Amino acid sequence: MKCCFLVALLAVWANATPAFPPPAAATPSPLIANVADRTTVNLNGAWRAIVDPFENGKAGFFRDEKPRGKGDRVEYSFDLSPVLNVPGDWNTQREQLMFYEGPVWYRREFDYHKRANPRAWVYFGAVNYQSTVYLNGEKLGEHEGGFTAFNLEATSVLREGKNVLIVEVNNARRADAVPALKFDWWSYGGITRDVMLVEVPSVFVQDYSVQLVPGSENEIAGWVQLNGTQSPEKITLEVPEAGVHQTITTDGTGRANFRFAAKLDLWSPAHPKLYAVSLSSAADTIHDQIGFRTIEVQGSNILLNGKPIFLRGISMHEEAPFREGRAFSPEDAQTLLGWVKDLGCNFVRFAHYPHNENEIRLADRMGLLVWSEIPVYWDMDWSNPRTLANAEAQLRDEIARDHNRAAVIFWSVSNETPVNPERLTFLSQLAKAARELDSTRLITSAMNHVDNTGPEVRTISDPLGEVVDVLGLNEYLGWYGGRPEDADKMQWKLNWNKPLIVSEFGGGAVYGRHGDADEIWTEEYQDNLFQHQLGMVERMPNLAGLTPWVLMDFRSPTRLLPGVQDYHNRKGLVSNRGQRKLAFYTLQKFYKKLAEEGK
Ligand code: GCB
Repeated sequence: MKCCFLVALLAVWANATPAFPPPAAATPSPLIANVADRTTVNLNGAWRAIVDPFENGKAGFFRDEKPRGKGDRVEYSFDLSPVLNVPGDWNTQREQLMFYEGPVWYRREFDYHKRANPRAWVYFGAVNYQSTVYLNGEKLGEHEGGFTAFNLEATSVLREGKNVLIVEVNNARRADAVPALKFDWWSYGGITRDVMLVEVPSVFVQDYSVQLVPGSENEIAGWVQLNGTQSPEKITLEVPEAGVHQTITTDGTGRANFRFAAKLDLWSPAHPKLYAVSLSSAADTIHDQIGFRTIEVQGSNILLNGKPIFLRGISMHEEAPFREGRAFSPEDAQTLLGWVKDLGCNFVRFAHYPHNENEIRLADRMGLLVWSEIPVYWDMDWSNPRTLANAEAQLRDEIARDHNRAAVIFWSVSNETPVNPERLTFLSQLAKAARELDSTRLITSAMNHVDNTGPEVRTISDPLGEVVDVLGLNEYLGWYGGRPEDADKMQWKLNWNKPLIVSEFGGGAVYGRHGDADEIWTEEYQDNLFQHQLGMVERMPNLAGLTPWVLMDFRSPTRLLPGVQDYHNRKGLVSNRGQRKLAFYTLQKFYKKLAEEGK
């Protein structure tokens, strides 16, 4: 009887359990900041990989078994499986995997010899989308979200000598995931960014924030968080070039807050000054390069270091130039941001998910302001608390990694989401969370809901406008509706007196295809569209910047027209082979004019 009851109970539980239970136990611990300055063991390279469409591996691939004798049946083998390179997406490494969505098991063996630092963490720059990590047969944890870094402590599981790291990666789309089922980019699967073992002392500086007080140009405020102690410890914060030498004491949670005056040379696109900053506890020191600048909103203006700035930007995906696939290297970042600079930009929108840390670091050095966003995109499972928790976790991880970068001025909570009450509650919660995590930056969103308030009048009226600091507008006049010339007469209104960024406009063109300005897919059509759009945006009220769509052509499963798209969104100003289309030069000329006018 008891047993039947148990069986019935289990059946009810099984029915109530969704196909992909969320990672509840063993979630990663808070992110270790600035791993580039840590002692690390590089775990990139060739990993053995088993493509496992039916999820056989759930039965125990993490054990990495081998037959013990002639008669032993083991129906998988990492040793005999081909390799995939890490970092890298699997789609562009093997032709059969281009359209693959599902689980792949990765294995990396490495030798480890305990060194001075007693604690070690496995750190992943990003794994798309869901991952479960095992070390030497023990589960270290799980992570969901394809573009955020995470780390799992490995200290007690690491062995002297040979170690086996196994990761199950699954990029299957789900209605309750972030992003959900439909999005206009390739769902590149795999371990797409660097993997390393990060070694730290028992008590170490896990994270810190060293920023100007909002609105002040000569006062620094922030905090430092130690990991591994509940006793007070002294921390020394130094910015030698600015003569800063401060000592603070942590509390029983390892945290210390600080605020002090400093005389600083401010960071700006024209002068991307970075200071060497160090934080030292009894056993640990971390060094960083930090720029100091303020960013605020005043009426319809965005103020950088107290002065209005016009954001001459472009949107971009993290797609590799020349070779396709997910971009990951510093060279990729250099090429892409080099084109952004050539366009005359002082601003770039990293769409539609957090980009690689090396891109943000480069933006810091090059003097490019950054719009950073999480993949809350199109329609999602707005009423599902697990979806909200997932989006919040991605936002938290994005902010955790980049909150000391002067380049980043906006956290964007969403892109083109449909207007309904559940979505407003969801996005308001994200905006609130972002403000609590980081009070020094502005909140925005790319919205596309407008009211036709007259034959040639559009009003930006999405209620989300109330929530954000800066309004983002995606509009495709002349592409998804109307002709490019319609822009000439269009008038725009806003329901809020807040700065407006036209976060997208554009049209598709195949590089090298020429024709009349009214012939779709030609460079001339795209160029004509840009000319009319640029005329229109200049007349828009509260315009504080723009990030047209998009820097480079990119792969998308929703773009099917043979001979034209071939699974590519062709709205790039540059082709994926680096060729510049006519509209590139039109935008470049426009930005040059603005820069000459002092904008
Ligand atoms: C949008 C989306 C972007 C698409 C673009 C397009 O509004 O935000 O992700 O790729 O339009 O090309 O349609």
